[in-house]
Amino acid sequence: MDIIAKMRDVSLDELHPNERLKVESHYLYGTLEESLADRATGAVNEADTQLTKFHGFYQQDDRDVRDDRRHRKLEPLYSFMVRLRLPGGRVSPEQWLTLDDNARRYANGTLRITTRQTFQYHGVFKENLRGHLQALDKSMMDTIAACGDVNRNVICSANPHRSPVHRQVYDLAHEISTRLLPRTRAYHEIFLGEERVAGGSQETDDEVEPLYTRHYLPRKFKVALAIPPENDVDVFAHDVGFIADVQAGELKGFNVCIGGGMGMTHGETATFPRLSDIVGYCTPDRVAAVSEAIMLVQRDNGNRHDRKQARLKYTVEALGVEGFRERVEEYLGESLAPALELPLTHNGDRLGWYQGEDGFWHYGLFVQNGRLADVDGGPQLMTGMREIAQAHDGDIVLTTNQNLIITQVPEVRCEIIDELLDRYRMTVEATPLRRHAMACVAFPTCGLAMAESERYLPSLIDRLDAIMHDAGLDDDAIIVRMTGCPNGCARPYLAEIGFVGKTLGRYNLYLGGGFAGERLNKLYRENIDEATILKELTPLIQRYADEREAGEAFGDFVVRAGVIAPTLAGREFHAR
Ligand code: SRM
Ligand code: SF4
Repeated sequence: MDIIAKMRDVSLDELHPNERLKVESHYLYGTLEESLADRATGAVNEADTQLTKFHGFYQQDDRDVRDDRRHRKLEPLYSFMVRLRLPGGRVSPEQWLTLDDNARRYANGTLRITTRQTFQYHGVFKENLRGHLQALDKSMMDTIAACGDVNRNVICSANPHRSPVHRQVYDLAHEISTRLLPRTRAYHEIFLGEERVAGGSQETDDEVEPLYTRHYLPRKFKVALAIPPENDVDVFAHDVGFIADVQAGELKGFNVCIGGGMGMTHGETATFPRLSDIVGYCTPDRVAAVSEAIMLVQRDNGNRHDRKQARLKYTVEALGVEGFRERVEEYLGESLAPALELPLTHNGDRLGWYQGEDGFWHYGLFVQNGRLADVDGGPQLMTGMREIAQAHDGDIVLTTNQNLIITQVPEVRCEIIDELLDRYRMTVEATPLRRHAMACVAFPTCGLAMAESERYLPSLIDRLDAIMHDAGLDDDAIIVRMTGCPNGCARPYLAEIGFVGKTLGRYNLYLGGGFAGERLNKLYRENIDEATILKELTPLIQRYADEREAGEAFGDFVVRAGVIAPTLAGREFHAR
């Protein structure tokens, strides 16, 4: 049924309050103009805090100083996290220089590479928002739909310059992003100062938002494209995944996957991470249309009462995989072809120098937890990358594991890049364990954090490195991921060892994820501190060193050895 017709039968009062907010915002304008003009507070009004997300930024406050400011009767130290839309994660050196300049001019001087292949700024004050977005716009970048109940940044296997197939898949990520972009002019008019062309509340869905309507989606929606055998994007973790079928260097098509997602709530077993199901196959020219059809099925069938049940993964659970696929085929007007066997062997990034098919060189730079900053007496990643962008003609590409790639370097210029990497101490000595680790942002900016993550994982890795060393595993990789709460922003339920924050200094420990991102992990110990984490993991890592079979990954070992039961379906995630 057409969504508007469906919504006419249901009063907005019966739905989650965010549904009214979207409808009454008149295509995301809300009262943002007034909120931005109000200099009496660093915040925007409450309804507008939801709307800013659709435009790519989030109101936050510095949690390190929250209590102190409360005692001093000051309002929280409000600022905004600003996230870019950057399908496939590629920027030119000129764009890098804008990104760098904006970080210093409008934000806290750092850039954060996210797990969805884009940048976040932290600490952007309200009065700096317009200047920041306008400077991005001048460099052909935007933040539209980077957050909110819309299609988010589309991610794909990193580096379009690695091979012609990588380039084609990157182009498809752009095509999906463009096709599923909200059409409202609110961003351009409110933040970029473009002239208002039509009459807001009088406009119709067909004129303004033919795909989203004034209801937008029930919840966020995410698409990823992977090129086997690599699963760097964790293709099964997203609402929609496409796995490329490459034969003799030619892109033939994609397996289509639906229903992935990571987020859950502690203690609520009706919420769970879920890996997507492979439901069929399509040719490259149908990828954007298939993405749109899946999004529309979710738009019209997703739960708009309970936001904790509103992601596509729960719609798939409610309709059944077959039921969902049939609806997609109806919207699409054609059937999906049968899926193929397309094995994925590992996730993680290619780091260091490697050569592309066209002979150019690419350097994968490990960036601990994605944070680019100048550290006193330590790595100068902001300055170093600025110098590289000034000295280099090729693109810089982000990965979904929070790293970056300096691409298209002619052989004769590799030495210059090496010299800059050294001069600014950008290449830290890191074990395979550290290189595969990821942490979400958490404190001090994330309002949902229950425990530290980005600021804590590096020191925990120091201790885990020592255990790996004692077990003779210096050269081995185990995928470790940490998040400060169960929302799953660093995709921790796919890790071989996952830590999920419970409260300050305490984490749930999950074990048994697959090395290729093909199996969820399971809860092993609950609410434990660092001493207990180390006590639990030391004998397990030693056992792994002693008893593993040739080539066996840690996640597979703990399952085979009976340490933890495998999670074979998301809905069984909480079963012991
Ligand atoms: Fe996330 C909310 C950071 C990737 C699942 N995420 C948040 C917010 C905006 C907190 C909030 O709502 O107030 C975090 C901002 C922290 C800060 O201070 O910067 C935040 N998420 C991030 C990033 C920056 C983590 C990182 O360290 O890189 C990632 C930005 C991605 C991007 O560029 O678009 C990020 N978030 C993810 C992922 C991973 C992915 O998409 O591959 C997930 C799990 C996959 C999924 O969506 O299921 C994820 N974030 C969530 C959720 C739980 C959603 C759910 O279905 O339950 C929330 C909370 C929510 O939406 O209510 C959330
Ligand atoms: Fe914040 Fe939780 Fe996401 Fe970490 S996982 S960034 S703590 S919402």
